[in-house]
Amino acid sequence: GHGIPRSHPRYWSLVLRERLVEAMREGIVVPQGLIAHGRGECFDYLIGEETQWFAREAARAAAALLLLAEHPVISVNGNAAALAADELVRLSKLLDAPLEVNLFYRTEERVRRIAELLRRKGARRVLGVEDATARIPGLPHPRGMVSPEGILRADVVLVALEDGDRAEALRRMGKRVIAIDLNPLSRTARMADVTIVDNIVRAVPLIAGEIEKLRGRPRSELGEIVQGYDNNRVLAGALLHIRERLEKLAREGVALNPLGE
Ligand code: PTJ
Repeated sequence: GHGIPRSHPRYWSLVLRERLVEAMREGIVVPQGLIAHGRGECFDYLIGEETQWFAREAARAAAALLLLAEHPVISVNGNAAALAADELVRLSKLLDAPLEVNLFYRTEERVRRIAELLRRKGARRVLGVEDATARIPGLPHPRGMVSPEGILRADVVLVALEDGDRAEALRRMGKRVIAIDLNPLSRTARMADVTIVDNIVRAVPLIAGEIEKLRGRPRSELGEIVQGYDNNRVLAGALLHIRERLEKLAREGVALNPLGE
């Protein structure tokens, strides 16, 4: 156990930190992943640590895109595995889509550990381990190594906490990119076709829920959801939400204000 008292006002935030630190000790998360999470936490604080309308709207479009996809692939890195392995495995089963371990700081040892974790959680198909023999054009080796059965031939790729350069390279390959990223200003967030500005621990179940709602709907209706979706509007919504929330707090008094209530 992590020994964090449930009564602590920042209990969940501390639990996620412990999970990441533990996963770093196990060789699943890189030290840089802790820094990346800190940046994410800051944006989570600003949006109110709750799923907002812009994330719901993006998750619905993401679900429609994933259901329409011929070869959807869920990309998994160290942070994603540490924070949301169960949820990612569940999503991959719902979609019958493979998980692919795809790392920014790639080592074969860490790839194997992450794949093992996913399999332990019940994953059926984990790509990117022995089969990462293809390359994403324009990305340096080993950053661009992907599976020919997975990301290389995917038409829709779900990425979480992704580096902007790699998101851009996927777009250049003609893929539709769905990003989970708490920072609406990140290059990944701005580059993706659909950006879910929410914490990965909330975003993955959110997408799964939307898939359950939309599954069985005619393709034409799913197509309309995708057509009607505007990522620029959603990102603007996230920025305006932060601004309005801060303005309200500033007006009503920040000191000892129960944030978000
Ligand atoms: O495991 P690897 O080798 O693939 O490396 C993973 C990291 C995360 C270290 C690597 O992809 C990286 O450096 O990512 P960046 O460029 O720091 O981008 C991470 C983005 O995710 C930032 O925009 C953060 O705001 C965002 N983020 C961090 N924590 C969360 C998050 N988004 C959603 N949920 C989080 N918990």
